[in-house]
Amino acid sequence: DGLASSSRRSAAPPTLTESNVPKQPFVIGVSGGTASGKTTVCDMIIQQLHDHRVVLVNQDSFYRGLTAEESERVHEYNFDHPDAFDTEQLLECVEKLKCGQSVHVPLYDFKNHRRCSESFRKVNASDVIILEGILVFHDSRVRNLMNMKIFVDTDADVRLARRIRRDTVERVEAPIKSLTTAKITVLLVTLYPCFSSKSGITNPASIVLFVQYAKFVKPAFDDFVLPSKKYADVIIPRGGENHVAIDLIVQHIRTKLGQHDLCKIYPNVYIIQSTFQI
Ligand code: UZR
Ligand code: MG
Repeated sequence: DGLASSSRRSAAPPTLTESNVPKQPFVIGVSGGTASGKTTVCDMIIQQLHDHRVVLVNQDSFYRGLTAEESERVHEYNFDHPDAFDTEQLLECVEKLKCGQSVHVPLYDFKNHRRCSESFRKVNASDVIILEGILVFHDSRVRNLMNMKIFVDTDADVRLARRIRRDTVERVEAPIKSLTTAKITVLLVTLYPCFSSKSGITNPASIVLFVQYAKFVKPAFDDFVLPSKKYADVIIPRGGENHVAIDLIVQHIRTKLGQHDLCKIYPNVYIIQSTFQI
């Protein structure tokens, strides 16, 4: 086969190597209901990919700031609806990152429900970009930028219990910290079939939390988050506790990081090049 291969060699196009091919980052979407363990899953993936440059972009950063009127009636504001996010800006950011450009991600102030107008977080181009949030699979344009879509699937009762703990014990001010596990259990029982003013819940912050959950968080999960599960490539039951699933995902990412740059950008050239390497 000497003649054939030497004539093939003389027609060889300039060789594309890892170093002269523009790299395209591997984009991973991580979705799932509130308090499903998305952040934990992302942290575990990032930890295991410590030898690669990985950046995490949270959909939360793209919450629109509330207007003065909306702020006054914040308890009527639906933070779980797709319209609560500036999806155009999110799309622009991920598109830029995918092209290898650095971006400025806005900073959102959860306490005041406002954009920190002056400050941004600079995110540099990387090997892997993880986009995390309850509704990252909602918009098809954002979805189409993803090379891999992961849905963290945790039971609703576990998520609610965690959300209560997070909003009361971890995230909120001192007075609400008095909520004990026993009280949380009572609150959980009273939530179903639905919240009632006769439930005996006296802490105003708890009432806000439960009304918000029943009025916005759960309906939006049913209407928008759960239907987007069908777009996932991988569904992780039990979230961050599922070490086997995380290991498998990381293995897949590692495999793809070794291949996808050439395949994605110059599919034909990649095939020719592998012929010449025989
Ligand atoms: P995760 N959220 C707030 O509580 N305050 C805000 O200013 C903006 C968002 C909540 C939002 C949603 N719902 O359920 C949750 N409310 O953040 C999503 N009410 O974040 O996926 O980490 O649970
Ligand atoms: Mg989160």
